[in-house]
Amino acid sequence: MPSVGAPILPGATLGVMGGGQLGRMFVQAAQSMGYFTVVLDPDATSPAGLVSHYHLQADYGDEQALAQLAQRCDAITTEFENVPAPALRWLAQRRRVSPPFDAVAIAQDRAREKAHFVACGVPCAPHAVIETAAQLAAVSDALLPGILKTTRLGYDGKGQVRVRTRTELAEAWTGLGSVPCVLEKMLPLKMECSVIVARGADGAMVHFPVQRNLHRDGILFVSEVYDGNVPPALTVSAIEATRKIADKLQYVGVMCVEFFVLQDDSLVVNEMAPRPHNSGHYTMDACDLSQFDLQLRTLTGLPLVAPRQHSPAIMLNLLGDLWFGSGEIAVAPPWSGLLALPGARLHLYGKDHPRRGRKMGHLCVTGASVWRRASWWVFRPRRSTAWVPTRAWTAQWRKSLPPRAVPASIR
Ligand code: AIR
Repeated sequence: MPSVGAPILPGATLGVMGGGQLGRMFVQAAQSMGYFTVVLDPDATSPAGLVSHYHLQADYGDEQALAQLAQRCDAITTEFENVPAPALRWLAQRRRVSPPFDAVAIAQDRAREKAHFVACGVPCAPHAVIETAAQLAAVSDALLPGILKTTRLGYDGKGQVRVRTRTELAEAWTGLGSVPCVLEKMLPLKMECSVIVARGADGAMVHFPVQRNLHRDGILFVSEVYDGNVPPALTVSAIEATRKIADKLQYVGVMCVEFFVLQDDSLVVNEMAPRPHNSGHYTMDACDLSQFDLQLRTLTGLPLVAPRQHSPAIMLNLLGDLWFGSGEIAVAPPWSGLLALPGARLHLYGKDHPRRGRKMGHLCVTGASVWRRASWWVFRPRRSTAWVPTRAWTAQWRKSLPPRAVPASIR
């Protein structure tokens, strides 16, 4: 095992646990620096497996595959917090692994994650852990209406149910299989934002600008990053809180922390992701170093340089819904409409099964003059789509659009 201080240089082989789009973009960043890559993922056509030098097609807990990964790689990272923490621990006994498995284990469990936020002195939403019928019965009415979330294995709105009454809460808990859950009080949100930091093994930390995010049905839809997207005082508090959260974990790697901004302008932490994040995809096109470049640097021990945003950006997620404009047969959207827009960059993840709500790609728009046209192309209501924007959503979206004249200065 290399010592923490010795950088792992280009030409070495890096492994990724998980083969989704986040792994794919990491693999592409690593390959562009001259590293070789191995992806471990059970899916024969996983987005990262398809572009990696090697693909070990196996379950994340498969001992033989883990042994092969350790044998082939000089260092290993992960792209999906649902990868079992014990597998990461096993790998960490043999190779350099980041993020650390204990940080991943905390992020995998909403109850432990909330306890970590509290320990860091960062406010989070009032909540209660529900593991037993007795805890369900003891829940305070003050937490309703709320959102019931499974403590484990949830992402992109999966494993979450909104509940207004005690009856709905009981039904939702049964519907989720009576597994351990956290009930969070629904809060009056003004906006959502997130912060991405990269922390090295020596404790040095750099961060990206604060992203302002808009969700649709629990899935990130738009991230906007330009001067003035979030009030400056909140920007400072969000970055400070994220640094505390990463420091207390002795974290190594890229981490994203998501926040709610309440109507009274207070900041409340929502959740953390021990990996690059969807809200940071704009960094590939709008910054001199992307979140995947920094994942690579923290993993290999290469110098951590503060990233600089050179263009204001809007990132729009391209969900599987776009493939189902008219009926149930998936048809690729007419990309030429988007590709004709100057300053719009299309990223597709090579997923062969579009599904409604599935992240198929994203669009990064750095040309301010085409923001509205690009947003409308992605967002416009299509006949026979399952999701039709409500008036309130449309109003929120319009309000969230940046002004046509974008301030020249970028943080
Ligand atoms: N991911 C990880 N946590 C949240 C998200 N969205 C990414 C990872 C994972 C992929 O989404 O890259 O591998 C899974 O996507 P899907 O569409 O197969 O569910």
